[in-house]
Amino acid sequence: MINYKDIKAILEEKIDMSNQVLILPHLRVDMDTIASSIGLATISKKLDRPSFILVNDNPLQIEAGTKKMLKSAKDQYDFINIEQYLQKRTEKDLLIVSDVNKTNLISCPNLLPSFQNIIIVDHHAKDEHTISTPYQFIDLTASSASEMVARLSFLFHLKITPKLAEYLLAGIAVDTQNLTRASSNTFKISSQLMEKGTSMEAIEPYFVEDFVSNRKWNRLVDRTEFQTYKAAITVGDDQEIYTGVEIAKAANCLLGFDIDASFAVGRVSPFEISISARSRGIIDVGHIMKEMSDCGGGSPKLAAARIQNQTTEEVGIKLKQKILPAFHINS
Ligand SMILES: [Mn+2]
Repeated sequence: MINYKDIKAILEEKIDMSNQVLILPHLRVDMDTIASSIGLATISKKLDRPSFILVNDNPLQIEAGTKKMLKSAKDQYDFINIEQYLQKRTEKDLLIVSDVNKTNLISCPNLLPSFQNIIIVDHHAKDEHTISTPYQFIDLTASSASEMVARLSFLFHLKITPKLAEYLLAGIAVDTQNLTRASSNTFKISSQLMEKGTSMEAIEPYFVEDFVSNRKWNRLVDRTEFQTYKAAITVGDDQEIYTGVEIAKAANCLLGFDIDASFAVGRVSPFEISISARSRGIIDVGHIMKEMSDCGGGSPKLAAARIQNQTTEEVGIKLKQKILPAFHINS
């Protein structure tokens, strides 16, 4: 069991030893990684250290809700890219990695050796790509990094403004499908955030969908094949480019049907295919995603993989072969 008082003590010690703090969200930023980074920046502020949040994604690729959050927070927090950081860096910078622990899922793996201290705050399982540091605070029971950072914010007696509460609640909501995957602890933290002046209504604007995008991922859902075993698989047209979020939404939607696992395959760039996988827990989709790609993985119920230089059809065929053993079926 992870002790949040230990995380607080290490954060205090290491932030105090540093000149400034670089906070690093995962690649292809979402609302959980950004909200938790904002919370960590607020903790740095309380400890009188300047902090920067490194966002190096192509702005065009950032999902609408996350874009809204970045825009809302940009006057109070310093979002910078790698070039801007390199101008500001000092010998004694602390790196805090939020909502991620793997070198292949961050924008600047080659910068890691230059930091004296690295702290990981995350809720994803470790694997061979996990950043090596003594300070790996990974809570697999937390719904989201935002839930972890909210707990820390209360421990630090931060002044939690309604806006900060709103960001953190939106971060929790995005990782729990609007609290439908929330534990009693997650509800407790969410309720404490609401006491700070936010609400489920307040975070609704972060989740309004773009009509064109909604129709697009729904067309992906329409291509679904329901296998005789209880899996739903949809494979997008190889000519159509989706965002990672659209593919994830198709997989989420499919898990709403009477199946054990869902898989959505779609092209995300001229060179790359993405798979989103969801499971009710009987089938370990994290394992299947790892088998599909070196940098694939996730938790047993929620996982993803990216595959280069193949067509969606090729990935779909390979995926079906990998799924069969999980259902104890021989192809
Ligand atoms: Mn997360």
